[in-house]
Amino acid sequence: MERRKFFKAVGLITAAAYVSPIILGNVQEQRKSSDIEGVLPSQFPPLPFAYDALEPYIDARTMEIHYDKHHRAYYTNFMAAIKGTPLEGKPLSEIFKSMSKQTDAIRNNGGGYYNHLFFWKNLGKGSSGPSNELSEAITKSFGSNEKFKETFTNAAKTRFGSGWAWLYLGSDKNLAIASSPNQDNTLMDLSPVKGTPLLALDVWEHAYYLKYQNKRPDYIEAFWNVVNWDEVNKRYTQALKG
Ligand code: MN3
Repeated sequence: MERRKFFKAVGLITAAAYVSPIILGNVQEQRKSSDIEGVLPSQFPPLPFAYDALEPYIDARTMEIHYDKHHRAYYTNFMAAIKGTPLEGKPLSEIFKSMSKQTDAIRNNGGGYYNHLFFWKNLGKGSSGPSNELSEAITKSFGSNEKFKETFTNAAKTRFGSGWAWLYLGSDKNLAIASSPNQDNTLMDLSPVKGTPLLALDVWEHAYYLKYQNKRPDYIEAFWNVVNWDEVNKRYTQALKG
């Protein structure tokens, strides 16, 4: 949400004209910490773009079903699964840290809710590519941008059955690539690889089957046209600080 809309949304539009940059900074900080890893919204969050925004790489019908049926179901089922438990009201980041102790319903639906929210944000047209900072890190970790793409593509291609491919920042502050089964992610304590996710790709068949059928590699190739690098760059900068 852009700043102006945000102030409007919280009823601070008048006050906004008078706040100092320092206070504004604090508000921005609060927004960041209540971002997708933070407090769960009481309503299913909107898709940040139109269904047809990623055409022809990801078709409108797939986006509609993926968001409005699959993602919505993860959200609804997750909220139902934590209702009345000590997890209700806790930030997702905290729930993920104790995922090994939770039920399958919480693991699958909590992961499904978060992963899709993350995925939508890292999709979009028109971004220019990795920042200088991220490019340097990519070269350091993978040798070149081409090698990075190849490694990520392979992780996505070779994930057997349903799952996700991830670029993430490990605790050693190095970039790494992995895939996860089902709706697991690198924030969960039960994940064999852990770190802060920076870029995700959904390789469940529901993400591509209508347009690409069994041709997962074609879908993965198309994905590179709709990576929102602005978001990935932002996440990288934040993760380095975190
Ligand atoms: Mn999906």
